[in-house]
Amino acid sequence: MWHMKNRLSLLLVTLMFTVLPMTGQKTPVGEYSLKYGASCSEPRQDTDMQRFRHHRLGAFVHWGLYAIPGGTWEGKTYRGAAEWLKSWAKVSNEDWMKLMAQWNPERFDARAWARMLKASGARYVKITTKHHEGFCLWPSRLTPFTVEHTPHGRDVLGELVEAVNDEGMDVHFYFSVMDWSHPDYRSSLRTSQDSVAFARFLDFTEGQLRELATRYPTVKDFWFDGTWDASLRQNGWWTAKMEKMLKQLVPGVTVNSRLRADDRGSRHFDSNGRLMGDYESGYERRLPDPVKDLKVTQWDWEACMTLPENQWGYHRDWSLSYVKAPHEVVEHIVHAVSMGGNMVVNFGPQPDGDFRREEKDMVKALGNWMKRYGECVYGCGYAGLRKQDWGYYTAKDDTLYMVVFNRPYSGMLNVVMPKGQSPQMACLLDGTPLRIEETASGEYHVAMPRKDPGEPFVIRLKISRSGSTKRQYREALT
Ligand code: H76
Repeated sequence: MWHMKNRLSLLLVTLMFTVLPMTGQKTPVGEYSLKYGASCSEPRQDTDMQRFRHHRLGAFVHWGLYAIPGGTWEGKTYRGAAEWLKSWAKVSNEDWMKLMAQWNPERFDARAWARMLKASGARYVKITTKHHEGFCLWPSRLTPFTVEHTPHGRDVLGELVEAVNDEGMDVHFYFSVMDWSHPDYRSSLRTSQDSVAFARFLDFTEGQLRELATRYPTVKDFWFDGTWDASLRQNGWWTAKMEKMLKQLVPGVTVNSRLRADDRGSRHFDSNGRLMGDYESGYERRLPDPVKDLKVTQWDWEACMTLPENQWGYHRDWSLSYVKAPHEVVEHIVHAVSMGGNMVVNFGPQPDGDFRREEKDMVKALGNWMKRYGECVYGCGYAGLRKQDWGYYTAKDDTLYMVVFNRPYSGMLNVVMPKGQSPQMACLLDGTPLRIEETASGEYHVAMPRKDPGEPFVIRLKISRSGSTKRQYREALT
């Protein structure tokens, strides 16, 4: 009897600890039970996340040894991305790191950089602490391949962090896990020796991340890259551990989805379809389709783009590529905001520490536009309305913005309203009123301003019903 009772309680205890947690509330039926999946299922609403979201426009800076050859190796120019030159030209690590002897950016002035990037309208700066090549912009103690061991010798990252913060902008760190300079890096784990080496590599990388988080505690975000290899996908636990570690070391920090893989190797979104990290970061040099991809409005996301087709680091010859005009860049920014995302525009400084003419001009043009029309970008998001032929809607609280890129010949901009609502007032951002007309079919038109602004411009709309515009429009859609 005693025996039986004991057995029964043993069975109960076993049940409690094994079966119940698996069928409990945590893992709904039909879902995978994951140890390293998403850490929360709703978008973060704390002040740091709101700040990230509110900024909407950031600047990316890709700077490393690759700026020195600028796309040309031994007389041959490669059209591919300049920061990948080591790979295109099959340069050995030893030869590549000889470039360190030429790292002497005499015109590098962190304060001038910060001022310039701020003038673009960007509210934060994402800096490549280490790209795939492995060269560190900070004096890492864990590798010889750093700024410290160059003729310049200065802590470029530290100077930038201070200068960017002093200009009132946030600093985000780009960090490539894939590291071509490290002997223990493996893209796949074929043998047990590979696994042992890669384990050492993960320890090394953890050490570098600890360095960055502790040396530069004002960092607001870690943006991981170079995380696609099978070796890392098989070590999803490590990506979860790094997310946790960084959040402990830097309270409030945000981490992009690209770092993460779950227990089953699923990236960005876990095997149950939940976003990992704090925001989705897969839109690189492309944007979600404004009609088909409305799902992105449900989570935070950030896209990034280059000025040429695909050059992040400095490439000497931009004539090999199409280069975007300022108004196209503005359209990409607005497109992202209209779907609830952030946009980061990339700059690839020269090896001497200055910026190329085209980038300086772009900064001026963007900055001028943002100064005049930034109201429809900062703090704005998805309005719950589809993209129109004339451009995009964005929204902030009860204000709706029409960002007009394509002027209709008629001069009349069609305004689509959810049932029961009407535009009460339309004006330019300086307050100039615009005429609203109701058509026979119950549609509304807003008249173009008498003087064509000759550039993408913004109309502010007040609508009839009170309450949250965003919510109302969302309701109207479903
Ligand atoms: C592929 C790739 C990398 N991801 C972009 C953000 C650049 O850093 C590019 O080299």
